[in-house]
Amino acid sequence: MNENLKIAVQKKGRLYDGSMALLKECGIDVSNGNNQLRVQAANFPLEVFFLRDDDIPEYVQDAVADIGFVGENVIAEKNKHVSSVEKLGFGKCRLSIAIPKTGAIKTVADLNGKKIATSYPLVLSNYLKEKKINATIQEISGSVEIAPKIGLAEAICDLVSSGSTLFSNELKELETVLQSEALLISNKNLSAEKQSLLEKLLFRIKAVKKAKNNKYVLLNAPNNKLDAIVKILPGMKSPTILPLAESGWSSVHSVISENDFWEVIESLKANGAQGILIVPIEKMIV
Ligand code: PRT
Ligand code: ZN
Repeated sequence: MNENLKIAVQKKGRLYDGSMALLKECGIDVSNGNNQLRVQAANFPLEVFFLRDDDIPEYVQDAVADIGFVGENVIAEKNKHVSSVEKLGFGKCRLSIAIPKTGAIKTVADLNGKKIATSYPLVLSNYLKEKKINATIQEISGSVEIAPKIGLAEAICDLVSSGSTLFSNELKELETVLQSEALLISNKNLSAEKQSLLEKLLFRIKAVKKAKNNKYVLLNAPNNKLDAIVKILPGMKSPTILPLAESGWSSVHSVISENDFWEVIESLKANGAQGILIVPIEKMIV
């Protein structure tokens, strides 16, 4: 039997664009033009279910969907039996405790005896237990940032990305409870056929992620500088060196990581590299 892998993605919200873009970069065509609940991918045995993000862990646990894209924050709070397969590099945020900019609370210890409003009661209570803080948790489902202003709680624990919501509500971060990004999760009992489809998808996801984290670099250098330049540029195996038409010069090609990009470029220049070109990589299979 030819099975379809069923994936749950957020129907609309902050993870929708990143989820659809990732599938597309993996070469999978999914159209959700009519705002449908369920769409069959055109060129991969994948059926996409569009759901609220909060429901995704449960649906994957119960095998309504085989896999899902969902925030680590939701996984931590929902506490369902699913496997965490791969971080996806989008939807980055942190769950933080925030307090009024001016007020009595200055340290985490000052939270003792206070009330904290949050939509993440489980994660927060584990955190408070670990820190031996005795505070009351007030669970609310939205607009957490207004809780101190309306007198519902003295502090909040909510997701932060740019920090502008906290800023405009005269709040500031006190402590990060959890770092989060979108995660690929899977049901723990996939059939062998679905497991192999998941591996095929995962192979593509890793190639896309790796490409995003690396750049292709081309440069020219005088031959007497090549030894120093090769040391700076390890490349996937080692850099490619091709002679230029002008004698005594070579063209060097390699891959550099986004993480130490500027340091590498600066030391390439300092070691005699000229005409440095940086090119994005579409896919990277290693
Ligand atoms: O309808 P559905 O339940 O599916 O959506 P939702 O409203 O629950 O979720 P949504 O779309 O807001 O967020 C989906 C996921 O995106 C979250 O579970 C996180 O994994 C991730 N994410 C990343 C964020 C943020 N960044 C984020 N900034 N989720 C929410 N926020 C909110 C935050 O709650 C606060 O209100 O944005 C505000 C703060 O943003 P800044 O930029 O002002 O700091
Ligand atoms: Zn939600």
